[in-house]
Amino acid sequence: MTDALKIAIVGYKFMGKAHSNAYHKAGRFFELPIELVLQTACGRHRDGLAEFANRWGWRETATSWREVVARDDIDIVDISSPTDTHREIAIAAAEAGKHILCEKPMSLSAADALSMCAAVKRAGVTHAIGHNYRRVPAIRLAKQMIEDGKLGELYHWRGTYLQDWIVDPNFPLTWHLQQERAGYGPHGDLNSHSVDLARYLVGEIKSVQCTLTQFIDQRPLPDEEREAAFAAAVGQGTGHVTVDDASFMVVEFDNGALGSFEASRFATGRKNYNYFEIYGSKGSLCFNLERLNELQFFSREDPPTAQGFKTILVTESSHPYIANWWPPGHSIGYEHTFIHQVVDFVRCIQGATEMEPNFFDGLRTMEVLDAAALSSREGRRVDVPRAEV
Ligand code: SOE
Repeated sequence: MTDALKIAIVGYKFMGKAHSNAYHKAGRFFELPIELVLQTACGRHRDGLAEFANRWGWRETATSWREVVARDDIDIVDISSPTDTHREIAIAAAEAGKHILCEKPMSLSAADALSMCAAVKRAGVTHAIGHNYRRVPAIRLAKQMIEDGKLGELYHWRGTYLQDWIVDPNFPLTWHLQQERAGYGPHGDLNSHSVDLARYLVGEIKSVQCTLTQFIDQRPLPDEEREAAFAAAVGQGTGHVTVDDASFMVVEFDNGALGSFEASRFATGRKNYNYFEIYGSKGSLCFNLERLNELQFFSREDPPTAQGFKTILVTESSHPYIANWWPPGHSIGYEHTFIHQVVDFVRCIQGATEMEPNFFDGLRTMEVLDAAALSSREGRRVDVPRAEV
């Protein structure tokens, strides 16, 4: 066994930064059995890439991910590029025997996700999907409480994931708003997180009814140079938005629970409002990412006179991941979720145990999203298929 894992990252924007920070911090705050080497940063635009690599301590840069993924000295391929690139990179990386951490949403469609699953299964590599919110300590605690029976039988999932960053009609037509590059709008970007959490905490989703909608169908073309080629292809001035702007779903879970999901980029004033409630026969839980150190808990087992939602401050060393951070009450933040993700991913690689959420989880999520989109197009409830890998 080697004493270092060399990483190649594809993509260097928001997630490139979150992941790079996590690779640096993981072995400092947690006991990792192996050193992580930030070896190669890949991207299409030399200047931005060089600046990113310098700032975040990547040893070298490359503009061809294909060459990098095929190299013998790379152990981990981190896919932090736009969604339309995930399938090709993941399959090539799996075929080259690399462990893979792929950002969400996993792919443009469940069909693509299935081919990615087949590739990692054949290769026997460790694979992960970047649903980092599973690694918020308060959400891990929620999982433990549900498994310990504190909520009893589960009746409801009520999830909302609301943002407002494209409310301005002059916000440009970036790749996130193009179906061929992003797959979906908030239905994929945000609901993929919520569906992953609902599967994690409540269980598998068996049927879905959904309405996807669009509020603004034309937007100014982006003027950044990096988007120039794309702009030239679609014409001058403005272009069509080809993804949803909001998605509302109602689902039935295998265990009989009923769930609702709201995802929107038009919830004016909401920045990253990832909020959910779970109601059960014995108790309930509420979580809000904007207050991520807290978990709200109501228990019917409390004496009637003392019943009410209470706030658990999830900063005790007995809480998941917290023992490696600060003393009680010293909060953690968004970036810590990515650090926890790296720690668990590397431990899975070393221990050859299965990472969660992995590509098979990503496939299940994509199946729910695709079934929901079909439901919206056809105006009917749709059963969610479960492909065998
Ligand atoms: C933008 O909508 C975004 O950055 C998502 O892509 C992330 O997954 C989410 O965590 C925050 O919002």
